[in-house]
Amino acid sequence: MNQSFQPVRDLSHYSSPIADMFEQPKTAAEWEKYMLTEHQVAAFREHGFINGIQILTEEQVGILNEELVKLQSVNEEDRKLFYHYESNEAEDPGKVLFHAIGGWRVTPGFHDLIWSPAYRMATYQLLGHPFRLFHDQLFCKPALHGGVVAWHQDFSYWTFTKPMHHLTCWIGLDDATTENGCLYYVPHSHKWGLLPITGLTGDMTAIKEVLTDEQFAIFEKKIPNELPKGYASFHHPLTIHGSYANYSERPRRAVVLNAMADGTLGNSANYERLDALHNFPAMEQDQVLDSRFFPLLFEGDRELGALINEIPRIDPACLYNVE
Ligand SMILES: O=C(O)CCC(=O)C(=O)O
Ligand SMILES: [Fe+2]
Repeated sequence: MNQSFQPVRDLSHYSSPIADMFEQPKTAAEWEKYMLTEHQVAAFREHGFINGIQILTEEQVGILNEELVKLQSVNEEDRKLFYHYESNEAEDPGKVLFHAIGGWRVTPGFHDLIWSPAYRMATYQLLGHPFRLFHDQLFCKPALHGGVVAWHQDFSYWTFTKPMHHLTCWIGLDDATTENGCLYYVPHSHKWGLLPITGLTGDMTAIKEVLTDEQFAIFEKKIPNELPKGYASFHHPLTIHGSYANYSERPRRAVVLNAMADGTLGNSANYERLDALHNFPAMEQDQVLDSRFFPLLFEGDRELGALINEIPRIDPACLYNVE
């Protein structure tokens, strides 16, 4: 970054990258190397997730982990920029789970991460539509006593927006394995419809209350999402996922990017958990979420030109709640 560059405190004022952490494609042809294959797109449609996609180099992971140290000990002022911030959200008193939403507003690396070309290309293909940032999240488990993230569907927490046309990208900031509490997915669960909230950081299996016996049996076929650091998985907003405790000697840190189709509306009029939203940006009922807090990340036709007709992508009508 230019030495004289003095960013304003709230980085949401910058609706494009502020540094050069990611080299951006300049032509349609340069986007091609980030393109998911037909096979990957089909696997997402079928299973509700895909993984093994590199988003960050080791060096970039290093930059983000340095910034993460700062984010985990922010001052009062910066803390106000987060939509949600819990140094320890674990319900088990012997465990720790750092969970924060909004880090992209606070440090340049997390800000620029949302413009990672590998992230943007894959998200465009899996949403099948131009999209905006909904928000980012940090889920960090320390070594030895890292807490769980209970089985859940992301969209059960997001019904204050509509329609359901969202996508989650989970990016490891450590090598994630079953030993240090990697994420798990339940394949095909994105076809089970929307389930109610059953808690995020307490009883791992609370979701059992709202599943049929047959569905619960399918949990036995859950898949560990083991990934080297810098690599990502993508999941549908209804795919059930969760992660167990970390008893290992390594931390398990991750950054999550949540995208929504451009044109997504606010839907909080009848939302029952308004308290949880008090620090979120304004989202008026039936109004397009297009303020600076929801930057437009990829338009597709503008960047891809004629390539747009060749890239494999999801038909939104078959996986999301859109006409
Ligand atoms: O990192 C975790 O264990 C939970 C992540 C999660 O819930 C998500 O990516 O939606
Ligand atoms: Fe989640």
